[in-house]
Amino acid sequence: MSTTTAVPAGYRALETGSLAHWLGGLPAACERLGGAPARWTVREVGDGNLNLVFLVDGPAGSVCVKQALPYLRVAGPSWPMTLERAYYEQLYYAAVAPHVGAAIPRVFHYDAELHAIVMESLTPHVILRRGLIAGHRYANVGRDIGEYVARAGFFTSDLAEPFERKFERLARFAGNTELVRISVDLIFTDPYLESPRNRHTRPQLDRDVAALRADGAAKAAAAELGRRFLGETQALIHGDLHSGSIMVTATDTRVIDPEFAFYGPLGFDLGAFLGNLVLAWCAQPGLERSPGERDAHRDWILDQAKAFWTAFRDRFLALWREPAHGDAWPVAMFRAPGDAAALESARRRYLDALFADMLGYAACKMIRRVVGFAHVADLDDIADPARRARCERSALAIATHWLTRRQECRSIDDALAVLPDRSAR
Ligand code: SR1
Ligand code: MG
Repeated sequence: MSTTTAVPAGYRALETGSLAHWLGGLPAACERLGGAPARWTVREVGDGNLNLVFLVDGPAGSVCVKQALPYLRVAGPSWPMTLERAYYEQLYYAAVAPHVGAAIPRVFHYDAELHAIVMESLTPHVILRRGLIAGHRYANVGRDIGEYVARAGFFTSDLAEPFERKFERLARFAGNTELVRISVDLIFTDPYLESPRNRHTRPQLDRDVAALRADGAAKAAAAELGRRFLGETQALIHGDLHSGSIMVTATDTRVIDPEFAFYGPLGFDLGAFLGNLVLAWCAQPGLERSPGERDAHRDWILDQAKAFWTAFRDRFLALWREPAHGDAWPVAMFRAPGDAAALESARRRYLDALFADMLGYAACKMIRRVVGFAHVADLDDIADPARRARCERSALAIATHWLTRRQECRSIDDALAVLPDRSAR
C-alpha cells in the first residue's frame, strides 16, 4: 500500500489564501461565483480520510473545490497515495451523469495538473452520517439511493451497454489500482488477521475479534467476496458508497466522493449503503441520552433499509424490462412465445444473486469498520468504551450472520430479522 507517489511538476497543494486567485482564472468558476475574486470567501472543510475540500462563496453563488493530496490526509505523508484519484472521481461523475441527473454534483472544471475538481457546492446539504448520528431523518434517502444504484449500475452494465463501450471505460478505470488496493487490504484482508493498521475497542472486544479471526467459515466467505470484488466487472461502481459519501437535505439526496470507482460487483455499492445504515442502527443505543430515546430513529433507519432495497430492485427490473442495447441477454433472442416467462425468471435470479451479494458485502463493510483501520463516527462518537463495545458487538454479530448465512435470507425482511430486538439491548 505504501508505494511512493512522485509529485508531478506543476502540482501544489491549494491553500485558502491563494485559492480565489487560482479560481479567478477559470471562467466557469467566475460565472458561478460572480464579482471579483477579492470578494470571495474560502473555507477548508475537508473532514474525510483522503483529500482537501474547500468551499468558496461569492456574491452570485458558491463552488466546492476538492483536491487530492499526494498522501492520505488522515495518515499524513507517511502514507503516500496517488493523485490520480481525482481523475477517476471526475471520470466516474462524467460516466454516470447522463443516467443519474442531479443525484451527483455538477462538475464545472477539472484541473489535471493540480488534480483538483471544481464542482457544485451542496448547500444546505449535510453529510448523511452526521445527520444519522444527530438523530435527524431524511424522508427519501433510502429510496433515492436505491434508485441511484439501480440507474448507475444498470446503465453501465452489459445489460445496457454494448461491450465495446464498456471495455473502453473498463480499461480506463482499471488504472485506479491504488484505491482498489486500499479496499482489498482494508476491507477483505486486514480485518481477518493481525495487522498493525487494525484497531478495536480494547479490552472489551478482544475475544470477539479473536473469535472472528479464528472463524474459518467467516474468513472463507470474506475471501470469496474479495475474490469476486476483483473478478466481476458487473458495472461501474462508486466503490465507497457509505453514509459519508451521501449529502442530504429534507428533500434532496446527492452522491459524492466516487474516487474508489472501478468496474466491480454491483452488490458492493448496495452493501456499502446497507451496511452503513445498519452500523448507524447499531450505534443508536450508544448515542441516546436516555433509554429508548432513539427507538423511533432506529425504526426509521430500518424503514430506510427496506425502502432502499425495494427501490433498487423495482427500478432495476423496470429498466431491464424496457428495450435495452446491451450484449447481455439480448432482447432479440427472446421474442418467441414463452420467452417472456424465461426472461422474467432470469431477471428474478439476477436480482436474488444481487440481494445475496448485498448482504455479503454489507457484512464485510461492517466488520472492517469495527476491527479494521478506518472506523465510523457513528460508533467512534460513543465516548464510553463499554457502551461502544456493546454496539460494536451487535454489529459484528449481524455481520457474521450475513457473511456466513446470507443464502438463508430470502427477503429484506428476513435479512433485517437477524437484528436483535430491543429487549436484547
Ligand atoms: C485509507 S482510506 C480509509 C477509508 O476511507 C475511505 O472512505 C474508504 O472507505 C477507505 O477504505
Ligand atoms: Mg470518501
